[in-house]
Amino acid sequence: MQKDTVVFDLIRQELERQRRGIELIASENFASLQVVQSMGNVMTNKYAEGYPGRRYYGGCEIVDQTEQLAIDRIKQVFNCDYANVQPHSGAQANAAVMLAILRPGDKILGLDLSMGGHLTHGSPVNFSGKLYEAISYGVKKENGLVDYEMLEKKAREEKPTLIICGASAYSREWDYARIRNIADSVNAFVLCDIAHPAGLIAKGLLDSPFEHCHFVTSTTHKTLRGPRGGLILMKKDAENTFRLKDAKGNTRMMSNLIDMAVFPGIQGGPLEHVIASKAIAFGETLTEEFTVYAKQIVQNAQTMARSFIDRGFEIVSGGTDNHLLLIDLRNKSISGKKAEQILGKADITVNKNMVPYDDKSAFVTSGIRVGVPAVTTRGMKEEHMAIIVDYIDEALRNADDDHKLDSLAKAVNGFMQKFPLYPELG
Ligand code: DSN
Repeated sequence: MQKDTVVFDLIRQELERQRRGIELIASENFASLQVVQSMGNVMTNKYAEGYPGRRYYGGCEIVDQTEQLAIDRIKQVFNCDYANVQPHSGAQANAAVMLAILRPGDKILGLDLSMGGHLTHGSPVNFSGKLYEAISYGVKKENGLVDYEMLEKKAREEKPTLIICGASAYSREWDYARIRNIADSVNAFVLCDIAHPAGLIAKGLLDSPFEHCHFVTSTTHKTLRGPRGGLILMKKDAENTFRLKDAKGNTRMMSNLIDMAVFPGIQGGPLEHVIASKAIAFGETLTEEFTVYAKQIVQNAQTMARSFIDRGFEIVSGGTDNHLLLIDLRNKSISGKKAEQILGKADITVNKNMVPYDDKSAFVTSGIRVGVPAVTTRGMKEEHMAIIVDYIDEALRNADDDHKLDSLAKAVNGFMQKFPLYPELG
């Protein structure tokens, strides 16, 4: 077969784009070269519907081993008792948990998308808001923190079957014990989506949800720095305490219901090549090197928050406990959409993001979300955060000066050369 130079050239261009710019999208990261390269492996050729030791296809004895390794390693990472590593994404992981425990029309209560929540936590444009009756809680206007009183009030009024915590654009710690108490008072399950802070929770830098939440879902490619994918985790108590009946009235273990919800519920053949790569990434998470990395993320994010505040930017909630900041640009008279475009011209990548109680649409927004996992992987430390904030400040102050933005891009490109990305690729 002839080499497809068109596509390989685009892949090369993407590598160069990743190398030259400052990557601040909070949900992105640079997986290690062994994680990236292991995704392009021959296990993509294998069908393995089912689970290790119980498949619907022959020839699974090798992929059984990689999948089991991935399961064992991620259980060790989070000190939990059950893992399903097959979800293709975080959205699939959430869909599977909901399929396992809800019936269409059941009520779910999650953080509103415009307040930092995720599409799969009940947005009307997502399956979660179409199949289930979604109710939302928010954050407090005065301080940007989760409004637990509102959560409790809505839970008592609506009696949801599932309460979802975790977020995509929330920079603060969660009170999992409080959420579990509320859930217990209305007999609801709790799903915690740790897609964003998983790598920090893995290293004990943020509270662990496992003691309080029945289900924990995650992506594997954000702070966890693995291949693109999802996973579902549980502590044993969730398996033992809650026994549900299946369609035939048989009592099933929760773990069994979750397994069946992933396959055959919402997915067919698992991506065993990606699961092999997940196993490698989870092995990396267990290292001391990853501990140092995770600590640096938090230090960088907090230093960056202070630098933004020093330059007159408003941070929702006033700072961060994790890897991201939500910046409210209303005092800078620029929309999130415009800021994203301007920063793009300077080779700085962020995403526009609604801020709590935003008066602009999701397409325009009043804010940007900024995260440090990727630049921390590039080797940046506290002293580099002020430099990045200076670039951002200068770009936004020269929003209509393309010449200035062009020279800023050159400065950014020069700066990034100090932090090589995949040098082995030449
Ligand atoms: N799209 C991801 C994010 O950027 O947070 C969440 O799925």
